Amino acid sequence: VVIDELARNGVRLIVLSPGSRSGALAIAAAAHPGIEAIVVIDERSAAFHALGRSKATGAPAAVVSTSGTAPANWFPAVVEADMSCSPLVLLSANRPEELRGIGANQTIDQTRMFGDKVRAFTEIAAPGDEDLDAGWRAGVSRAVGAALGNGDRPGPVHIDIAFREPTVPVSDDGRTRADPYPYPTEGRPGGAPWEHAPSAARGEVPRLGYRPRGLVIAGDGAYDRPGLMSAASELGWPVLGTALSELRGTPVIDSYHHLLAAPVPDRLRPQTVVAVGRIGPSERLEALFGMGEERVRIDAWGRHIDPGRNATSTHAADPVAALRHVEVGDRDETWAQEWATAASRVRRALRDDLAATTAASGAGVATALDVVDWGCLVAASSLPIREIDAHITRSGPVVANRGASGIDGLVSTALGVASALPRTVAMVGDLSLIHDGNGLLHDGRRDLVLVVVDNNGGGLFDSLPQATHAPGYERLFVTPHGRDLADLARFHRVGHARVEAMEGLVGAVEDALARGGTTLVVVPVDRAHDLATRRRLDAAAVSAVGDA
Ligand SMILES: Cc1ncc(C[n+]2csc(CCOP(=O)(O)OP(=O)(O)O)c2C)c(N)n1
Repeated sequence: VVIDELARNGVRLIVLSPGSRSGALAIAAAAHPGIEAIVVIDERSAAFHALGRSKATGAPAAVVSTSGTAPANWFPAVVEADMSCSPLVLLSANRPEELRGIGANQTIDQTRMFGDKVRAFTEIAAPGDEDLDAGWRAGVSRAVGAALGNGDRPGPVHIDIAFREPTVPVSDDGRTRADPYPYPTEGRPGGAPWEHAPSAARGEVPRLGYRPRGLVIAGDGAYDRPGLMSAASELGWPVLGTALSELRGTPVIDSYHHLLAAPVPDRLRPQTVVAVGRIGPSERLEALFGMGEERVRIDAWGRHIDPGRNATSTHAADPVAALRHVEVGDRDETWAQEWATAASRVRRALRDDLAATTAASGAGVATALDVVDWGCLVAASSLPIREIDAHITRSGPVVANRGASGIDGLVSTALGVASALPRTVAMVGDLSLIHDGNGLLHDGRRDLVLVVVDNNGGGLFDSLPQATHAPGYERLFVTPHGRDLADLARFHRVGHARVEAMEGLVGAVEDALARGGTTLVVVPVDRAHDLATRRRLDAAAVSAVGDA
């Protein structure tokens, strides 16, 4: 009943981890024709796998685990799902009430174990003598509704389900058989869900003032992208599109990260800046936001976003409706053109510089990926998301775990994305890869190319103050591991290619996509050269802006 009700509410992928108490859920999920059931051994990876699917489709995906520490391993993915507003359904099996708190094996208090990180917590009682079908179905249906937002933010929900033995038709001692459940279990006619989730409600449309020199910084979240572009264009305001806005390529300004390395000249200084959703990873966008006289934050999910604590107003509203609501005054026709010119000069300078360098760098990898015909790009936290944000000009789905910016769970997130979107390519740091190596322990087929920037540790720290001020910097922060990632590929029986020269990268990724299955394409990168490249690109952008 529980699994069927999940399917009726739009769940198509259930990620199972092994265990006895959850056995009935696993058997039912594997048998349900409307569900893909995949087994992932490590529960932390399992939850990220489901999260990747949810991020790729916007539909809820589910995980099932046994009792005890098993569901506790979901916590990192729950945090990310909460922060990134991704619908995720967590189904933990548990002992029935009478076996809790008395020292029964593998039994912990699972009640509200994810605290306020979940949108809803529901307990489903073990089947007993009374008819519980409606209660089970209503509980599941309402929980999925809450995961989808129910008029508010989407996010994770937790359903804890009690099972009395026997958990399969025969009990542990092999003797007892359970009586058949005597009540009807059909659910609503026509395969309908038990309850229909109310549609999302939006706040009132704010009335923003008009100034000719306005900028829109498009971040993550739920809004109509083409609608935002046309509304901004009506106002004569350029749109700066972050990687997670998926708005890239002319007329979108996508070279802002290096462009903003220069002091912003007067001709590019905004009067109004409207930030839509969360606008990372480039911290330079926050500085640009701070330059506006009017600084507006709008989030369709109503998240409170104001990291600089400098917004002149914040709104829980549809950003497109808000921009359409602005009464246009006298436009400054040179304004958008100034931004477009600076942005395209910077883009050309970045491309020219990288074309003249043969040594591998993160920027070079991202630039090569701009040429690959990917269906979805997954970006690991740390440098990969920053390089993708700086260098990708193709628009298309981009997924990253930027809700909480963990480097964990990335392999599994990408595998979950690949379960729904063809030609998924992920750009990953070596630590991110190793951290979630267990994600490769699954029994599904996933076509995924993981392009690994192998700089032997965390290269991001080279740009942080620790690099020059912390004793023991290399060991304590960079954590060079010296592992050969080909060994990881061999252990997990996935494909492997090593690309030393940048000009071979596009071909290697295209080949791996054509072959199918999962492949690690490892690009060794020297950390010092990588840092020097980022600085050189900043300098190239500064002179490109200055020359205009
Ligand atoms: C779960 C988690 N642990 C630790 C961190 C802190 N952290 C941020 S970046 C980073 C290094 C990542 O290294 P790698 O994945 O190789 O990427 P690179 O920095 O080289 O781009 C670490 C450990 C984090 N963000 N998330």
